[in-house]
Amino acid sequence: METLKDKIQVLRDQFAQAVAEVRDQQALQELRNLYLSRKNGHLTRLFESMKALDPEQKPAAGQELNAIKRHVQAELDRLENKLRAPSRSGPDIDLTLPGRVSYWGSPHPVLHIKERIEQIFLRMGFSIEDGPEMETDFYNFEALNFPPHHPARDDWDTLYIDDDLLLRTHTSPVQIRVMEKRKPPIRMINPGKVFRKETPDPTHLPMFFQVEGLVVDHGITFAHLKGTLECFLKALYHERIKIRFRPSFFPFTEPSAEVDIGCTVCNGGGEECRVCKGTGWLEILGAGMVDPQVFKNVNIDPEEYSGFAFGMGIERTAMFSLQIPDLRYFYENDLRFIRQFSKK
Ligand code: 2U9
Repeated sequence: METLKDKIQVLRDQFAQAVAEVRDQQALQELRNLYLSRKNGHLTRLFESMKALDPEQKPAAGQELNAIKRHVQAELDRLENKLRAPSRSGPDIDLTLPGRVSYWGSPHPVLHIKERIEQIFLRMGFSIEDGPEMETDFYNFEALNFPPHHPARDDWDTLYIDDDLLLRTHTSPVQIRVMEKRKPPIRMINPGKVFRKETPDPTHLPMFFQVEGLVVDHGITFAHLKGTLECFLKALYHERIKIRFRPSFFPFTEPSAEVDIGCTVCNGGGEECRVCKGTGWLEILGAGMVDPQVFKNVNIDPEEYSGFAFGMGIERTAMFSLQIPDLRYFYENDLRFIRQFSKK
């Protein structure tokens, strides 16, 4: 009959073999459970079988069982330490895992176009100015010659904070603030966020970026406006870009114009072009000669000085340059969208 001693020896051999096969923590835990689990572990069962022994056999059996238990525990602890420590035979890495792709950071397309616009105007001697995003009715509307009941002042278009404070609907208040503080000559652009009460759709956003500009000096004419904007658009697109000026109206400029460029996608040839809708032209800028009343509002004498101003939406410009069909993509923060414009 197999004695307890024999059983212990068999267990010792089996354990030694199992230990040699352990490669990771999970296998180690399984082995620990197999031998030491309080419910069904091999050693637990051997301790239980002691109950059937004669009383005089129990002390010796107890000693032998405790010895193998100590051996099993010590071996498992030694294995655990070995598995935790970095392997000495080489780097502790799994070469079969797929590599981690690292992406080059890239500027958001809106900021990228904003910086390109800034560079072009800096080269032409313009300064870059900014101002508050929260404005008073005076700076956003009154100083810019908006009549009291102009529709733009309506709650439907403007995000009001209280009766007098609002989120600026254009960056024009910055020009007013600069003209209040500084005497001409002024040559400035002012890029920044503007806010309008719009439900987002492919062509509208409640927040977008504008770049506006202003030149004030002695003898500034519409020819300066045309020359400056032509130079700017040729630098932003290319030398042969087609440009046209159409009459328009803004409360703060007189005369005023919309500036179009030949469609950058179909170059005027595509009747079914989705970007210009078959017209061959893209409306890119608004501009005009600063209304004399606006100069009076900031104590600049319109008899002595004249000036021109212009404005453009950056997302709209980026849409044409990069052929993006929906303005909302810019602010969904989907990296798959942004990475399309990465340089790498
Ligand atoms: C002052 C005087 C005049 C700024 C101008 C425009 C024309 C214009 C729009 C383009 C698309 C805004 O982003 S948009 O919706 N802007 O058409 N902006 S002239 O004229 C000024 C500004 C300040 C003191």
